[in-house]
Amino acid sequence: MTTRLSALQDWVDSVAKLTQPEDIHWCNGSDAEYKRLIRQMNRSGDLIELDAASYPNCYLHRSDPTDVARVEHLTFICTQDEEDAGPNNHWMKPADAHAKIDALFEGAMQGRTMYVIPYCMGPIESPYSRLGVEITDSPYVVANMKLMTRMGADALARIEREGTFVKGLHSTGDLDPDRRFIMHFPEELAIKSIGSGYGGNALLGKKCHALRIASWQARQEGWLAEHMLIVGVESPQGETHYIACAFPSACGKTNLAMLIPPDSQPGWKIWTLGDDIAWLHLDEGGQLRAINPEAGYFGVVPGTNAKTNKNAFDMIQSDAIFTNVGVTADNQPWWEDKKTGTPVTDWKGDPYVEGAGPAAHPNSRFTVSAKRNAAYSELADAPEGVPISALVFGGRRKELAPLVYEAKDWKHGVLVGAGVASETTAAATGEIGVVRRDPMAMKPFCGYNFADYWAHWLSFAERSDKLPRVFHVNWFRQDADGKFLWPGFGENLRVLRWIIDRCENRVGANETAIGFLPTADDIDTRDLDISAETMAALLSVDKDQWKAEMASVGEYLQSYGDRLPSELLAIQADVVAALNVPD
Ligand code: OXD
Ligand code: MN
Repeated sequence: MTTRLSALQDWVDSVAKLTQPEDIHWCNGSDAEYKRLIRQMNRSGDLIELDAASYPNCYLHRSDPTDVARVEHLTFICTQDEEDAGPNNHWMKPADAHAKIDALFEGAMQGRTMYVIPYCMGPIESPYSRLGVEITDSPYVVANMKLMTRMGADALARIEREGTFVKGLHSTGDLDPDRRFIMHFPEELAIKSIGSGYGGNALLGKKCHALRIASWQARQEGWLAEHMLIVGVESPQGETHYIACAFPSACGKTNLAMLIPPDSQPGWKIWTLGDDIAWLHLDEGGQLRAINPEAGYFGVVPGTNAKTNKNAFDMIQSDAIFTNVGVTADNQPWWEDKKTGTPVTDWKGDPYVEGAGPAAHPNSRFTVSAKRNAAYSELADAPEGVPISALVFGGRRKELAPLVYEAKDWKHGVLVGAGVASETTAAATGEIGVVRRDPMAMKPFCGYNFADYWAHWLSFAERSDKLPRVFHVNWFRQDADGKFLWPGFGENLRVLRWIIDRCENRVGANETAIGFLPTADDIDTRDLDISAETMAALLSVDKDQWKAEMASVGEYLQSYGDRLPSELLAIQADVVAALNVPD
């Protein structure tokens, strides 16, 4: 296979000249091609087949131990003007970035096959979808792209029809962390990534394209590319609301997207549309609609069990790729909190020694097609996407943020999103558990200056009077002994129900300085072992803490200087003033 699109053929030729692969394979996306690659990686040792009786078609990949997470300090947005990338990104001048990374690509694919992967982010027929081509020398990347995206012949046909596509060049290089870079060139719709095989650095359709480049395109074209799950919540009466939620990496998006209603909530159903990324467009009637650009999940494995996320637990029982988990004596994958089995080998392939570190890496992952999920919504393939009733922001905060509150209006919701802060997790290299600002959960993913991004968000208020309501949740509030106050997981449906009732004007709220909060009675706590005091703590607003928080949000916003929309600061000042009104 080659292509009749000269822009694509010329680019592939020039990459081959630079990287000097042994051969070139154009991926058609067929199941036979996937099986062939799996067999080949099995032979080469890139993949280890897991027990075929209990985990049919499941494989384990062990990455280089220095290559287990996203590398934010090596990720760059390369725009002509540094201000366009903003203080939220590492920046390099495009010419310098190309020179630096092209030198590393020189001859990088010698002795290897170069794979050309045409892909479509979003349903093939959707006007909201966007196209890309990833060139890589990693068969592991090809197999993961097959599970995560709509890739192959159909995508190529649309690319040839439309002529526009994001160019993504990837090589695992020599995996030397000193020769590892993830560069984005939004003005050229291009990505270059070398030295890592880890998902977020190497599966270029995901974070690099669907968030960093797409957020740039979205601003130009009037839509939003967000780090959000999309979930459908169906009531016993058959009414379904779609909600999109932005939480930072490894803060439970996959679990919420696949929530199993507890027995105390009979008749409720959950439908998963996506677990990581949402592209949001206003339709002609001003309704915000969402598509999930992805077609599979690249989820965090540890903690997944039949209680925390039965749908995920079941769906990774076959046809999945595991990366960096442990293995049991009978060759089953094993991870912390799996609740069954005992590991004998750890994620590095060494004998597992209890107490000497985890068996599975804390950021070990599963890759699986979205269709394997029992709660999969067929509407994930709908070209027109789904109408969004509510947007929800959240973070991992021990204190301060109540269980749930609603923003006063869209523009205040932008401030709520801009103020998101969360403890860092193992999804990125660096210190874990430190609270940092992660606006809209997009800190590592916004491909341009946050100040311009917030202005873009604010502009939606002028474009539609039917925008969804905006909320903030915090499942992670703890007491003084470090015990979680809220049970989380399936019980989070109780909070989603309040959110839906608010959207339908079926329930009142306490108006506070930070927004609208439920009264303790408004959240259904039937059959839940939770005291009135705990509920009161979960729904409290500590004014002194909030004054300090809003001052810190104000300082953070001001660090964006002149480009910051003054309207956002005015909204922050209104909240400060409301907090200063005596009770
Ligand atoms: C992810 C991440 O893998 O956010 O989704 O790091
Ligand atoms: Mn993510």
